[in-house]
This record gives sequence, structure tokens and C-alpha cells, in this order.
Amino acid sequence: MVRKQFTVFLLAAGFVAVLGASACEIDIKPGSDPNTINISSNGTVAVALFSMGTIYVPNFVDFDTVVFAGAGPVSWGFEDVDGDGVDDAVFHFEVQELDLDATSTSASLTFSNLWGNQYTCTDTVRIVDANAKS
Ligand SMILES: [Ca+2]
Ligand SMILES: [Ca+2]
Repeated sequence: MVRKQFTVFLLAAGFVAVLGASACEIDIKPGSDPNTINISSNGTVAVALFSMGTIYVPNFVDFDTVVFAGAGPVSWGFEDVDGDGVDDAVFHFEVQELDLDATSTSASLTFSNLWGNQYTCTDTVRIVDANAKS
């Protein structure tokens, strides 16, 4: 089982490499861990995208290209989420628009920067369904 999961990981890593996607760092539900998402919710979920190194998110991201789990943001703003003195971006997405189900364990945010380079950042999710019978 471990071997199988590792193989899947290698395939996924290879796929990302082929696409030429660069790394970036997000925090689904900033300040919360685990990142519990109730897929029956009619609310929104926040996702922070961090400025790192030479990447200053407010002057780097083509905000028209941001997609999280298949959905575009309904709003976004800038704030220093991780307290390093540099503004990060916080996006809000409608839960009902997300391409997640009860088996989802991670979700990815993708975007292009202003120079057309693709980025994919992934964080874990813990799915609950308040309408599901247990
Ligand atoms: Ca989180
Ligand atoms: Ca920051």
C-alpha cells in the first residue's frame, strides 16, 4: 500500500514537471488546521497565497487566472497572513462551486503570473458533509 501510494506520488510529481508548473505556497483556511470544508455549506472558503522570496504576490499574479478546485474567486484582498511583514493574497471561493467530494484529501490553486508562467500550489483538505447520513 505504501509502495502504491509512493508510485502515485511519483506519477503526480512527473505530471507537474511535464506541465512546467512552479511551486508556490498556499494555506487553505488560514489559521485553521486541519482544513475542514463542509461541502454542503453555502458559504465561502478562504485560501491564502503567500509572498515568498522574490515573489511579491500583489505585483506578480495575473488575478484573472486564479482557479481553486475548479472555481474562480468571488473576491480577494491583500493582507500579511503569516506575519513576515510582506502582504499576501487572500481569495474567497464559493464552496458550492468547488470540484471536491467526500474522497478529496487535497485541493490545488493554480494561476499564471504576469509573464505567463504557470503555478500550482496544493494544500490538504478534510471534507465533511453536514447533509450526509453517518
Ligand atoms: Ca489551513
Ligand atoms: Ca506575508
